[in-house]
Amino acid sequence: MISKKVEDRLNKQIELEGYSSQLYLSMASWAEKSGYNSTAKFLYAHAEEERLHMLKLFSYINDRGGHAIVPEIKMPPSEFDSVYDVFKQIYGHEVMISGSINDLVGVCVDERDFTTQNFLQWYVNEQIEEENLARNILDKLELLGDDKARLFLFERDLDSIIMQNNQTE
Ligand code: OFO
Repeated sequence: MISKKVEDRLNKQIELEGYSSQLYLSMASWAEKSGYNSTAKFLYAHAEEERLHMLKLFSYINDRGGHAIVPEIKMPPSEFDSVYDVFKQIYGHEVMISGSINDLVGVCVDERDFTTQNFLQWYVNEQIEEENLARNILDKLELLGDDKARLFLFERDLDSIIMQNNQTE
């Protein structure tokens, strides 16, 4: 059984993961209509991953005697300045999500809920990967500069990142 405090905080995390999914979806749509097809493919796939992060929390809360609540989710931005802007926002967003997961782990420690703390370890590790991936992509984009023609090379690189990700999952 989880405490009300842990349940509420897990429900808050559901909202954040749901927002992550919507944010990636919105970015995917912008990339698709802007002609960045590989970027769009990467972002659509990531929107699905975020939905799975959210669903994993639903099962956990309900299995532990709580009640997972479907949250109201605020509208994400729909316009972006560039592909660089998209990944810069992603990096900032993932750093914020990591902070939220860490706070949540802190709440579990305070409540002496070591089962939930253990469950959350998966999210702690996932956030290391998410931040690294966004940081690596940003580094690539910084090297390429603003040159639109070079974004073609970036898109090709992204295709291989997608393939590598699929192989490791
Ligand atoms: Fe759910 O990891 Fe990104 O936000």
